[in-house]
Amino acid sequence: MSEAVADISSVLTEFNGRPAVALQAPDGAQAVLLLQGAQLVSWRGRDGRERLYLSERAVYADGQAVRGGVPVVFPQFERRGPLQRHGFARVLPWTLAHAEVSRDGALAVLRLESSDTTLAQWPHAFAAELTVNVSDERLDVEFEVENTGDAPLSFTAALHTYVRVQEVEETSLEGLRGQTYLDSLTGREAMQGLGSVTVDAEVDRIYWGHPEHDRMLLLREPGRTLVIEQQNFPDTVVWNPWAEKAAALADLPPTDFRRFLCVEAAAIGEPVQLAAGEAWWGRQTLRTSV
Ligand code: TA6
Repeated sequence: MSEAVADISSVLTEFNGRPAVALQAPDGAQAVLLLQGAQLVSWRGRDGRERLYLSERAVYADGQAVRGGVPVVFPQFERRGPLQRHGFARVLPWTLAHAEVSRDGALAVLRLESSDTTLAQWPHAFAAELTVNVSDERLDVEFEVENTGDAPLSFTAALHTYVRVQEVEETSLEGLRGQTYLDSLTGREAMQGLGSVTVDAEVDRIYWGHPEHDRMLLLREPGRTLVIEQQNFPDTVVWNPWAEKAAALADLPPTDFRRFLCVEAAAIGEPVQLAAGEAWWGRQTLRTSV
């Protein structure tokens, strides 16, 4: 199949009453993104099985964060700065800049530029792009930020991916053995033990990495494994609220903490520094493995 640029209007759709982009690869793989926050809310492989968790109680309204999928955290992770938790990018409307279908899959580029709204909160000129490519059993999410101003800027960021699982207690995450992490629940720095990460209680950790070392993780469940790779994102956040915190989240059914594990590609420990005119990118790739 020759490369083709899709008619942008043909991929625009609605999802729960909100403007969205629907991607369909020639092999049947699919993805849906909300324009608000450039938030992926669905990824299905060729077999039609949903790979991302999205809460049935998610709220779809201007300025409201949607529980599930892949929220884009920018320019501030968590409350590590003066901005609202996890920054403003996930609650602002992005625009669809480009869409394309080729034998390599279906791709969309969504864009967010600094505006009066962002400048009032964060005094930096920037252009951010989220590029999503879906094909076969693979999802690539690339986040790029350019400093379009004339002064340096720095930020923290994450792709806050909610991976759908059948039962979180029966999953294990491999690839973080022996890595230093911050336990965000206690504030303590700790060293991971010898085994893989398993979840049978609340977990909220930032595994520190090295900017030059890409990371590959395996999320194992009975009968299936998801390969999670990250490039240029040094850190990895692992989060599950467990029962008590989940019960306090109005937009999450109380037992749904069992249905997901957040595995987030992140740049937190060393904020990304960009001189005027410089750009940075980071990528998370999810692949179903047999
Ligand atoms: O990335 C982990 C985390 O920062 C947790 O501490 C947790 O509260 C979560 O994100 C969800 O944040 P949100 O603002 O979407 O409820």
